[in-house]
Amino acid sequence: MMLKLVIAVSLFVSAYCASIHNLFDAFAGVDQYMDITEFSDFWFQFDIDGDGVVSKMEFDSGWRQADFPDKDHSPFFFLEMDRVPDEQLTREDFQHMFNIFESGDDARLSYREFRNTFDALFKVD
Ligand SMILES: [Ca+2]
Ligand SMILES: [Ca+2]
Ligand SMILES: [Ca+2]
Repeated sequence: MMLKLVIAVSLFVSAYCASIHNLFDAFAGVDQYMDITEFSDFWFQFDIDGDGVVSKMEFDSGWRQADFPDKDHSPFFFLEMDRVPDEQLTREDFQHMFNIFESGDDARLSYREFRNTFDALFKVD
């Protein structure tokens, strides 16, 4: 019984990691690092109508579609991302977010950097 539970949980965790990792790889490209453009494109995948702005509604449905964690809290995560506060996400917000995600001053994001900040920012506490 306990073993079943452990297997179920670890399957769930690995599926969750795979989704974010796969997405990261898809946008990072062959060098496996994200620059600011690739990082912005990652978030612009939520820009369904392609107007260069990720609205609250687009963010919410994008978060669900990408199967990111804590879906009920995506409105809070939106606020977390809206660094130039105007109720919409644009390149300016992504530039600020990139600086938060990025460390090592090499102007590029490894998966580890990405994941550490992602998990720290987008969690419910
Ligand atoms: Ca849009
Ligand atoms: Ca904004
Ligand atoms: Ca870096």
